[in-house]
Amino acid sequence: MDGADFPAAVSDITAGTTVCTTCPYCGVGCGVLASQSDAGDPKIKGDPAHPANLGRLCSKGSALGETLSPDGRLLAPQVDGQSTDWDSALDLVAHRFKDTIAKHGPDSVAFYVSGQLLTEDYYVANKLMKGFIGSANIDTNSRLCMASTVAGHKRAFGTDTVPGIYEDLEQADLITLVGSNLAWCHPVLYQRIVAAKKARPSMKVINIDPRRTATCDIADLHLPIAPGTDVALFNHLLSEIHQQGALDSEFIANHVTGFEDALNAASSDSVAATGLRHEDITRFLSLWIGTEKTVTIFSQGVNQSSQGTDKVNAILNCHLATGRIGKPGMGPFSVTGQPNAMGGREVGGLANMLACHLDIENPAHRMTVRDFWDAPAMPEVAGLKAVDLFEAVGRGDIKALWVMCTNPAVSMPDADAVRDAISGCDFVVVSDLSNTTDTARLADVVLPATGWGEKDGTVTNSERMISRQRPITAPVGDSRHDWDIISDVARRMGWADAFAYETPAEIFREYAALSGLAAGHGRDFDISGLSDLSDKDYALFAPTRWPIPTKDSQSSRMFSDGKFFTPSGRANMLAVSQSPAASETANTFRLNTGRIRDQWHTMTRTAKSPRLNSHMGEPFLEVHPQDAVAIGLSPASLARASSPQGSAILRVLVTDRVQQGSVFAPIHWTSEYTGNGRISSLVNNQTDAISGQPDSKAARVHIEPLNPAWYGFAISAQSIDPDTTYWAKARHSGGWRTELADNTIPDDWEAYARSLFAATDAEVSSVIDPKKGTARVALHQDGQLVGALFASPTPVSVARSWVSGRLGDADTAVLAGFPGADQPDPGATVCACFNVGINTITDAITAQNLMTVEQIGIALEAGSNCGSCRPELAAILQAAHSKIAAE
Ligand SMILES: Nc1nc2c(c(=O)[nH]1)N[C@H]1C(S)=C(S)[C@@H](COP(=O)(O)OP(=O)(O)OC[C@H]3O[C@@H](n4cnc5c(=O)[nH]c(N)nc54)[C@H](O)[C@@H]3O)O[C@H]1N2
Ligand SMILES: Nc1nc2c(c(=O)[nH]1)N[C@H]1C(S)=C(S)[C@@H](COP(=O)(O)OP(=O)(O)OC[C@H]3O[C@@H](n4cnc5c(=O)[nH]c(N)nc54)[C@H](O)[C@@H]3O)O[C@H]1N2
Ligand code: SF4
Ligand SMILES: [Mo]
Repeated sequence: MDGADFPAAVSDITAGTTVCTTCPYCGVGCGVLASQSDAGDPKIKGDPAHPANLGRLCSKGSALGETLSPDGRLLAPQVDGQSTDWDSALDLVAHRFKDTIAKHGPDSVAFYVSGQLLTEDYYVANKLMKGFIGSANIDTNSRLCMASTVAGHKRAFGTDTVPGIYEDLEQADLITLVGSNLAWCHPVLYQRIVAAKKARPSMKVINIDPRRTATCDIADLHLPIAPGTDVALFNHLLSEIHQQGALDSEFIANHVTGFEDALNAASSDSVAATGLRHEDITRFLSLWIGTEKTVTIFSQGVNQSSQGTDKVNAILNCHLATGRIGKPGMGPFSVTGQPNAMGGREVGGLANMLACHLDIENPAHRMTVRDFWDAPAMPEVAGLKAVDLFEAVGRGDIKALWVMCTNPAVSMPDADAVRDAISGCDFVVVSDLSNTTDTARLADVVLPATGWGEKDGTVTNSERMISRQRPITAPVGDSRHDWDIISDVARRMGWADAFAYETPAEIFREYAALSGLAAGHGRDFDISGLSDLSDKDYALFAPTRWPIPTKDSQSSRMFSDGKFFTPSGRANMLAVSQSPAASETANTFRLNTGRIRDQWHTMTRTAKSPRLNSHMGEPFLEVHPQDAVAIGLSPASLARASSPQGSAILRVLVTDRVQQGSVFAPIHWTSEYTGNGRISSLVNNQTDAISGQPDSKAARVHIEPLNPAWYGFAISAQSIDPDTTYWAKARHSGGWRTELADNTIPDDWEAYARSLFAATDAEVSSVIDPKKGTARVALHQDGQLVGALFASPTPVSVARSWVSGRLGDADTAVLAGFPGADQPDPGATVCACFNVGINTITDAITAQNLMTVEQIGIALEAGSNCGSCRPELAAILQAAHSKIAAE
């Protein structure tokens, strides 16, 4: 978009202005246009001019306007749970950090930061810890996310760089997805592939995932690989590339080292470990080997593994052996998770890196950074990686900890131990949007940071595109930008000159200048062309892919000249071998964990949006039908999953999408939204030896039915805090829905409901059947329905969407649990953008004889905006037509 179309510094979107900014969720990094509706509400649209999305947005991006409310935000700093002013809070933080360092040395303190910080925030945090405090104890949640790819890239390319660009996904003739649920986790990239495949049906897609995910919808071939065996598969591919004469010998001779060793290691591995059918393997080999233009996309099924780095290199080996890298439509493509996962890697946010792709353990690199920062103290060795860092916190070795923009009490493996470690730490500071996150609750000091829509700075997406996040509203309450908070603490610690920043533009210019010095060391991350960007140019900065050695450069693919960033200039192929399967404890299942379409991580923002909660409203466990029978689990019942580390109670979803012996659970639920469902408390802290990344997809868990005495479903105008064995709550438009279960049957359901809804004076109506053990209770206040509870010895069957819509009703129709014949029940939401339920869709398919997903879109709008629900629509269509055919 032409820079003139947005104001340079916007404090509030006012009618008629449009702000160009970037989505704060996944690493696709979509451009967003924010403006104001006539009613004064934020209006969010995809930016047609942003190269990442060309106008598209997914369900989460489209719902950004619903997450901006000040509701739930922390408005002022808090010390020991009491609100205070910034001076008192920051003096305390500076004093405690200085004092701890003076008494116990710089390594007794740590920062744990996040790939959701903006580059400017990240740069300042890293500078403070590594250059001034003099410790490398700053690690980031990217350790849980991208560390194996960082390590794999560095081993192969000598630099942590994604070679490809998004256009490669459209130009490829074959896309192989490995451990990536792109349809749900990078929906706009997925939609770009869907569109490309539609335009060019010869394009093929292979999906390698133990689970049959929504991404399989466009797959010509799904390989349900035995979990953890990707190295064996790609080693087999490499040896077949060789056997079938598909090597690019010239590329190998001129640009690669390590080929022989890699091939030998690959050839001695057996593909049997993958458990795949012979014909599937043959088809995979013939497609991959036979298709020159091939992109291999990989994500957490690769990274989050005790063999994650080897998995990455096994994939890179195949691309190097065929010379399929740095060319249009070809290359390995790590899709990044967080909006600024890449920016964080570039500023050296990981404990083993320095800024601008420089290495902490390289004396020349260190010297350059030290001189540039005029740094009083620089660490010479890598700091503690996330898992080790929290273990050190637990041991008391880290005595002051500052957590910024991440929620480790939920997202770290062995989350209960991490929670206990944080709570036992002498001094904990948390910078967050709210003070009610599981981590913020444990802090001595909570600092209110500005969030998306208020923040101002840059992020880098998966294809190295640097884009601006621009403010669309003024900071909520007294909240301050992360870079500003960190700089202020640094100044109070005595480093006023080095942290005298007043604007993010100043920080960016300094960072860009440092990258020029890094380039002098032969590093590829060079944005020095931006080191004298004026404030106005920074305000107007349009998405630009690095390297940016001169002001106007717009880079494309990396490594297209066959030159890499190793000392020899050649890429390394690595000898890697499939590690033997871990021994399985009897009666346990392998716990795979991951994401759902409409929630973002620990739900602190997405759970504020009613429509995002309506897709999947509670934590669940996918169990294979045969396993469900063996354990004694029926659909929609509750199960307790436990491991030596912890336990969780989850809704049972019986499905053959998961393999026998494996179960899957989402990562999102926290103590804010469920009684006992933080899934990472079950995950042990086994890590990849090279990258330090936890294996979040392979815990062994025991599963048993919960068999509660009663199940419940409640709607309420206000959020409720049940004291039951199981509860999970979700906001919906106009109120809350809560699922419940408990072991004790109340003597008096009406009294129970009054206390549950904290409405002692409410008017109560009920239908109670003691014989069946069912109860339905409705509470009215001032003539309006404020709460309703449905209880039953089996999972409650009511029309949840219809029931939820009854809040505020004057009558007691809700007690029926189902709508009358004249009132349709939309059913569970499938399309979050237009709020279309499954029953509405099925009815329309039957009534209007809809045959395609497009026709559903025309009839109901469903699936016609972000497209994330199109795989589900296809499945509903298929089910409806099979039913019609059977009738
Ligand atoms: N909706 C939504 N989107 C998101 C996020 C979110 O929270 N919500 N988070 C963002 C972030 S930070 C990240 S990192 C990305 C993650 O994006 P993805 O990596 O796509 O997401 P996951 O669901 O963690 O895992 C991907 C798949 O790996 C599979 N898998 C498990 N074990 C193996 C294995 O051994 N081999 C193979 N081949 N596959 C395996 C799982 O079954 C799962 O389907 O998503 C980003 N996008
Ligand atoms: N079992 C299991 N565990 C996992 C994973 C998995 O697949 N399985 N995935 C891992 C991965 S890939 C990731 S990326 C992590 C994500 O895990 P986390 O980083 O812990 O999750 P988020 O909910 O994104 O946490 C971000 C926090 O920052 C706050 N916040 C938002 N914006 C701002 C801001 O601008 N400034 C500040 N200061 N705070 C802000 C939010 O309110 C929220 O509390 O989880 C990891 N954990
Ligand atoms: S794909 Fe969705 S979540 Fe990811 S950046 Fe784009 S709009 Fe945001
Ligand atoms: Mo991530």
